[in-house]
Amino acid sequence: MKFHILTLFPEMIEQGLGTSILGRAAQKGLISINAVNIRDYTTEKHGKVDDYPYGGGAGMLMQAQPVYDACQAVRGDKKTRVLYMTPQGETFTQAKAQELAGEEELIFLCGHYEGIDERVLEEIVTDHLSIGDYVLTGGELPAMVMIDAIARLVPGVLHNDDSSVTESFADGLLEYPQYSRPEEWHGKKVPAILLSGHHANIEKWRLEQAMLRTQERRPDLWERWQKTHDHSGTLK
Ligand code: 9D3
Repeated sequence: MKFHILTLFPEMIEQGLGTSILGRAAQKGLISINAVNIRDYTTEKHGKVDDYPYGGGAGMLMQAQPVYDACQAVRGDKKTRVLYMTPQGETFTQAKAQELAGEEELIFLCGHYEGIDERVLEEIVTDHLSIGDYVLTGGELPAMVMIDAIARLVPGVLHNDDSSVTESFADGLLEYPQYSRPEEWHGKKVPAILLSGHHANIEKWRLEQAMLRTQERRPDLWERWQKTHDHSGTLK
């Protein structure tokens, strides 16, 4: 799967996505990361890409021309989806990650300054996306978050035969607590049931723990889960 990122800070993307699991996936040819510097496409002789907003107001806007030309350079005449990273977008979710993982190629547009001239957004943007209701300094971190969430769904990037890749969040409960050696640490013992070898009881305990944890930490998810499952955890 190909990820193109249109940005004024391509090094940030390369640094953030070039290492660890996604770096290895790129080396294996399972994904590619193409960070494009919008400034390389300005026709302004001093490399300017921003200007004052008509009507006044704080700060500067990215101009239409370099954004459009950068997009055309990667898109050509393909109808690749263009995802605009904006606090005014729909909140990115696991369901959206799954939807986007079905595409061959995606273009992420990262704004800076106070935003981008509306006219170019009208022409190229297919999806307006946010990562949540808090204010960041630009769209680069949101693009990296979304690429990470999408790329791990590409077959082979993880051990994608494992259904846990797509499950857990999708099935609506938080995960149960986990323990490794030693059996006792700082005076805390591993729950005895996990050492019993009784797999049916262990599964029952894990479901109970997942339910308790969801009630305590994510009452919003708990409301939704209760409506779709009975007390044994079976789908209604
Ligand atoms: C002048 C009003 N500001 C909105 C509160 C303008 C503004 C602030 C911050 C415009 C852009 C930004 C930078 N943020 C992003 O580009 C961004 C973002 C975010 O800040 N939070 C969550 N998701 C995203 S996606 C892109």
